[in-house]
Amino acid sequence: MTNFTLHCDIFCTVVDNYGDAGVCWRLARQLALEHGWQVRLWIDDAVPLAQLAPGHDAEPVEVRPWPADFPPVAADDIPDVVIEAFACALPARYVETMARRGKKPVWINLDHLSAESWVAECHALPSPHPQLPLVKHFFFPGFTEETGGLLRERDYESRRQAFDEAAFRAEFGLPPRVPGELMLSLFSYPHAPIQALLEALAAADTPVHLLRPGSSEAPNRNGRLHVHPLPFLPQLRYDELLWACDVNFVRGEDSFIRAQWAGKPFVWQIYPQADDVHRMKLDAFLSLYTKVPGQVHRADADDAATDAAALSALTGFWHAWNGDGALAWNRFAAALPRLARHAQAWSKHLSQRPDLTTNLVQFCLERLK
Ligand code: TRH
Repeated sequence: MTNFTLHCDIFCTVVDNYGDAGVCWRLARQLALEHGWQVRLWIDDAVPLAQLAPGHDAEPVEVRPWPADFPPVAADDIPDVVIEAFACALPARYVETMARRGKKPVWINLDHLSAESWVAECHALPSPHPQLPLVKHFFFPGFTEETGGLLRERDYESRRQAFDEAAFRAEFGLPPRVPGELMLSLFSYPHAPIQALLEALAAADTPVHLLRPGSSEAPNRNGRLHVHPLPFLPQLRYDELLWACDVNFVRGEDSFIRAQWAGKPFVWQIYPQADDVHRMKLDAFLSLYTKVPGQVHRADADDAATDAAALSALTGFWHAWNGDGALAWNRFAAALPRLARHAQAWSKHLSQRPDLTTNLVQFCLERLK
C-alpha cells in the first residue's frame, strides 16, 4: 500500500437515465471513503446525481461540473489516476496535459457490465494512445474471477443487518406484513409489458403489494393487486426497498447489481441495444445465474428437478419481461421459495470475490509502483 494520498479524476457523461451517474457516484464515494483517495467527479449533468445522492456535498468527493468548453488544467493538477466511465471521451485539452505530466497517470476506461465470456479476455488490456505517450487500460466489471468484479460497499452487510423493515414500512405508509402476501418493487423502462404484469397480478393466486419508486400515480387497488407509489429514493435507501421486498424488478446496470446483493428473487429488464445485442447479454447472464455453484448439484434428485423447474420458470419470465413470450406470473410466483434460496446462494457466491473498487485500487497501485 501507499503511505500517501492518491488523487483521482472520474469523468462521467450522463447519456440517459440514472445509471451513468449512479455507477460513477458509487465508485467515487468508495474510493474516497474506503481507500482514502482524493476524488474529483467531473459530471456533465448534475440533475440525476442530485436525485441519487441529495446530500452529496457532505461527502468527501469533490463534484465538479464538466462544461462543454473544458477549462485549461495545469500539468501538476493532473492526478495519479484518471477514470473515464463508459468510454466517455475525455476533453482533448485535458488528455494533452496528461501527456505532459512527469509520471504519466494511470488511465482507466471503466466499461459496462456484461456476463459474456469475451469480457474476461478484454479485462485489463492496454490500449496505447496513437500519438501521445499515454496508455489507457480497459477495466471491465464482471461476475467471474477473471474480471474486475462488482461494486459493493464494505458496510453493505452491516447496513443490511441494521435495517428495520417495520420502520421502513411505517415511514412510507405501507401496510404491515401479512403472511401469504407478496411485496414487489418495480423499476423498469417504459417499454416493459407493465400493463400485462398489472393485469396478471390483479388476477393472481397470491395478493400482491407493488411498490413503484419514482411514480407519481395515486395509490390504487385492482383485484388482488395494491399499487403503492413511492418517491424516488436516494441511492443507499433504494437498497432498503430491495431488502423489504420479496421480488424486485430492476433494470440497466446498477439496480441490477443491487438486486443481486439483496439476495432476493429478481426480474431484470436489460437496457435495449441496437441489433438485439442485449438479448445475447441477457442469455449470457442467465446461463451464469442459473448455475450457481453448489446449488444445482443436490444430493436428492427430486430437489434437483424442482430447482431446475424453478429456474426454467425464471428464465421464461425474464424472457417475457424483455419482450419475448407471455408473462406466466403464477408459474413464476409458485417457484419463489426455491428462487429465494437460489438468490441467496448467488449473492453469497458473488460476495466472496473482491469488490470492483478494491480490484481497481490494486490495479492502479501496481502500475504506480
Ligand atoms: O437508470 P438506468 O436505466 O441507467 C442506465 C442508463 O440508461 C445508462 O445509459 C446505461 O449505461 C446504464 O443504465 C446501463 O438503470 P440503472 O443502471 O439501474 O441505474 C439506476 C440507478 O438509480 C441505480 O443507481 C439505482 C438508482 N435508484 C435510486 O437511487 N432510487 C430509486 O428510487 C430508484 C428506482 C433507482
